Amino acid sequence: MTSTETRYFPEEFAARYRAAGHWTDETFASFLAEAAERFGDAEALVAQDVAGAAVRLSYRELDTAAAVTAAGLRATGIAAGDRVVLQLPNTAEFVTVLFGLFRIGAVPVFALPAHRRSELVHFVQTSGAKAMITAATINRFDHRALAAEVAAETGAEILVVDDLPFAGDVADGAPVTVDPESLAFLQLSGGTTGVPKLIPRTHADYLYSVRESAKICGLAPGARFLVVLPVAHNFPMSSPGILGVLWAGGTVVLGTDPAPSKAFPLIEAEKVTMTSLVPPLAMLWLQAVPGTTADLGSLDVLQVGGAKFPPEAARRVTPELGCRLQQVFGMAEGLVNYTRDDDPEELVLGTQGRAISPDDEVRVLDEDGAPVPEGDAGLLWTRGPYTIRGYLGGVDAESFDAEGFYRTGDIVRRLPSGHLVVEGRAKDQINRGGEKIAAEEVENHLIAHPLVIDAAVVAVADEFLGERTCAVVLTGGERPTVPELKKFVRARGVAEYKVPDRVEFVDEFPTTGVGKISRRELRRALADLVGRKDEEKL
Ligand code: OOB
Repeated sequence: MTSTETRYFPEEFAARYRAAGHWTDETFASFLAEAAERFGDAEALVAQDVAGAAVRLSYRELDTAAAVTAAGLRATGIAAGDRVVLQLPNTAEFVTVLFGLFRIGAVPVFALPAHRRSELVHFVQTSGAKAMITAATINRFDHRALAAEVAAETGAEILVVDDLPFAGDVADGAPVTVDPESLAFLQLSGGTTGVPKLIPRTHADYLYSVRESAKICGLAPGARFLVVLPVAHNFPMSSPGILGVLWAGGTVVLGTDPAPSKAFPLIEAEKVTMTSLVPPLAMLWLQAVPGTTADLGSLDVLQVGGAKFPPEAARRVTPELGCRLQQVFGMAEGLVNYTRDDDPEELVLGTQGRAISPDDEVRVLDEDGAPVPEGDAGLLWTRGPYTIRGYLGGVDAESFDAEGFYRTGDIVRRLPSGHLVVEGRAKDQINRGGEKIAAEEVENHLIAHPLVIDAAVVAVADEFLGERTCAVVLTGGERPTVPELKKFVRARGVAEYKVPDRVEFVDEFPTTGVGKISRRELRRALADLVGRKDEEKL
């Protein structure tokens, strides 16, 4: 460790987290090799590869596959410290490439399969990535062609896993030694600004959250965890996700389709004990239970998180799916809350859980930064042993205060037990069934249209997704049609979930009559306008 290396936490706090035993010398470079020593022949991974062939690997076999992949990656010129954008579906290659990169000390940048040209170019450019690893097709979309566009714009090297077995000599794939407090990978923020921010997570901070999550969730050998959410997302990655399961000696089952028609038979066939869903999928599963012939009896726990799970739906989980519910309220920036196994029913159904660590500092404050009375709703600020102190490229004054607290933008109530109830949001983000959309990012794409003078993107209530997006678009005389505008946004190269669900045209935006209205006030006023319009129609 050198003094010139970037430190991600102030030394005073790092020392405290080390002394408390939260931060250890464990790193992701040697994570799998150590798991293989502990769990040897136990089944580690059940998945398909990108060609659709069944893959079943023990810990030892997975470790060897990662070593071979590491050697192959190294042979392509990827070296320690290099950043590599990873865009892969829920296939075996995700795991072998991820651990292959970790072994050689490279730093993955986690893209989601839904991301398109503009997002991927941004990830490559802001992270300074040398390469991008993808699959030829994901969900029938041509990612080879997409990657070629990214390469043309950025110069990044493209590796398509279908072409490259990444085979090398196992001996060349031995784990390198890395500083546990150095950067392990970059996660993506849900975002509230024009472009998504990158989240630097270190080995020590992330592994602490992984180990504690595995313990809180009671994972042990014998746990069989199904992942149907995109595995690169923080929730299925580490809460406790694939990393928690592999740390505890369980089996990761990767599914490529969350639809009950695909997921239910997989639960039966693989005797899945636990899985994680976003609320719309949980509701879809609940709807599908009466019509299924699949035996879901092995399922012990369903985790739901990423967006608010309404208590009415939460109440249905145990009677209808026959398993326990665990609510998870987390964020890629750090803080993760879980309802616990021994929580009384009203907390499991009516709260989003409590923080992982006794050293998670949680503040619930009013707009002026003063604590609200216990139990009142306020803004959630947090600091702790696995919450970042800044985004990649510098501390963002809007997001972090002088003491290093992260402003989550969530509005919560804290109960005497420490459990949090998410009441709303004070950030300019739409939570579309767990997928986060920054209003400003979509507005920028809309404003690029020649007939659009200005645009504001707001959330509208949706029975299934919780929220959907509505773009309120200011035009002069001529207007594009709604399909034209959607097509325009899509052609700018953004993930499909960011394309506005609904478009409303207006000739003027509200003003205060005195001064200029802020973007935030504008969005609020327009959200009210759209809401009123909907009520009038009812
Ligand atoms: C998870 O991570 P992100 O980074 O995609 O999104 C974080 C945001 C939170 O700030 C909050 O606004 C919202 O998503 N959120 C929830 C929630 N879980 C996340 N809002 C209400 N209820 C919940 N249960 O979404 C994430 C990361 C790790 C574990 C779980 C979720």
